[in-house]
Amino acid sequence: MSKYRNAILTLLTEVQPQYISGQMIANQLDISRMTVKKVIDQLKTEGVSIDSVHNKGHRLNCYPAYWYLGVLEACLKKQQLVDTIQAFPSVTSTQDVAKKALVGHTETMLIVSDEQTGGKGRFKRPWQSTKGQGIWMTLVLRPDIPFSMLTTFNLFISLAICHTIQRYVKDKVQIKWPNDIYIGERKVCGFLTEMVANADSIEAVICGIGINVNQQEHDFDEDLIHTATSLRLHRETPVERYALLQDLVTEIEQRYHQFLSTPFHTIKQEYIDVSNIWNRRLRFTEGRKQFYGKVIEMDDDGFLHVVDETGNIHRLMSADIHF
Ligand code: BT5
Repeated sequence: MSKYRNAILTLLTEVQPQYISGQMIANQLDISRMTVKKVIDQLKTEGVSIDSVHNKGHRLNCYPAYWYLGVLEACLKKQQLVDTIQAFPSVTSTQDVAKKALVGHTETMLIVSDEQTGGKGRFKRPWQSTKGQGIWMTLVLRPDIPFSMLTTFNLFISLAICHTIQRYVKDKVQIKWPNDIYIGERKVCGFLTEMVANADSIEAVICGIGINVNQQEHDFDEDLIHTATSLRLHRETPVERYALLQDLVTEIEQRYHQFLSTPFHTIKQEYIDVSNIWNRRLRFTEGRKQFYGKVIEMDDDGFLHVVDETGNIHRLMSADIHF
């Protein structure tokens, strides 16, 4: 029975907000009406809001609170960024799931989980991923590009994330180079890009994205209360995660094509305009090195030129920046 869950949810999502009769679902999936009823009853007991009306059929009233593959597949039907989607209630990290899943396969993938028990940032720093309140996802992409091109991948992707989040909040959303998204002085999203490669080509780019969506302040761990924010904290109403994910995947798909076909300098000004690192004194950490400085330029390869307090110029490809 469980194998029909996804298919039934896909049909319900596709016709939403209309009703679809049990008979029609049964015909389309070549199963009995009794099976349809059993699956729908089970989904209702799990908390999926489905309205069933005599002579009309069934209707998905709203998107479920948690990820369901059948709903995701209907929502993301038009995208061509990934071949397959996987959805989990809980994993240690979607990056780990992706790294295991890509071995021996060539397809592109999207992996989402409602919760991560061991979410990671860069340098294995912990990433808080509260259940059902954020988007915790990994994309496995397979660009046929030279290694050197990958340095600007993050910059294109960050524009996609920044513009998507901006559609949901009025306050200004900005990119903190190289891979954070901020609203005001607080971090709303972090992402990281890893790579699997052989001697001469890239096998996969593994891009992990974490977006705080519906957390209230008390949902954040104590060490994040003054540094993290969510979309919800800048809106009157909660955000529908399925809709947000759909918008995000659409934006990323467009930016990914742009990344593959256009050099970074064509979007450099757009990037600079939404960055929050200009005209301020910043603390930079690069490995064990630390210095204070100001950004003076971003070059056509996306590197930052920074002048430190002794007048030395640094050309940075990546670094931790502290305000
Ligand atoms: C990042 O690292 O910002 C990249 C985060 C990537 C998370 C995604 S979620 C899906 C996928 N699966 C994973 O396991 N990871 C990816 P970094 O720049 O190193 O920032 C990490 C720092 O951000 C931590 O040391 C905390 O200070 C802070 N932090 C942790 N959780 C946070 C949250 N939910 N919101 C805001 N800041 C957070």
